[in-house]
Amino acid sequence: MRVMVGATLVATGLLLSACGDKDAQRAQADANAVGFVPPSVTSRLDFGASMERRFRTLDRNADDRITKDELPAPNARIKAFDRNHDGVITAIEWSEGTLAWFDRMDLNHDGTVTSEERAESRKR
Ligand SMILES: [Ca+2]
Ligand SMILES: [Ca+2]
Repeated sequence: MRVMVGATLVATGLLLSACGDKDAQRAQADANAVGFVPPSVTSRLDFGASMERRFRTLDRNADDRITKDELPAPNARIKAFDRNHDGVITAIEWSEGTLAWFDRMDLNHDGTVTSEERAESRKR
């Protein structure tokens, strides 16, 4: 009898954990459906570093300038970085532009941008 109970408990445990997996999968599917992005915090330093990498990727001929033909698609935000409107975005224009963009997202000016701040700035 004790063996039976034990086996039942094990079976129940297996069933429960299987359900747990399913619930987690469903939660993930629901999250994907609404475009949920897990909360994140980005520091100004990390943001700057990742934007620097982005610049290097876009600047295909590595001349420290992003020219029109190097832009992936017409992009108003990137165009706005071109402060002297010569159609070219220099490394300096890029880093000033991206950091100014970061500072606009950093609503409470603590040097980090949370996913909430990012979402809020997207609404504006
Ligand atoms: Ca270039
Ligand atoms: Ca320029």
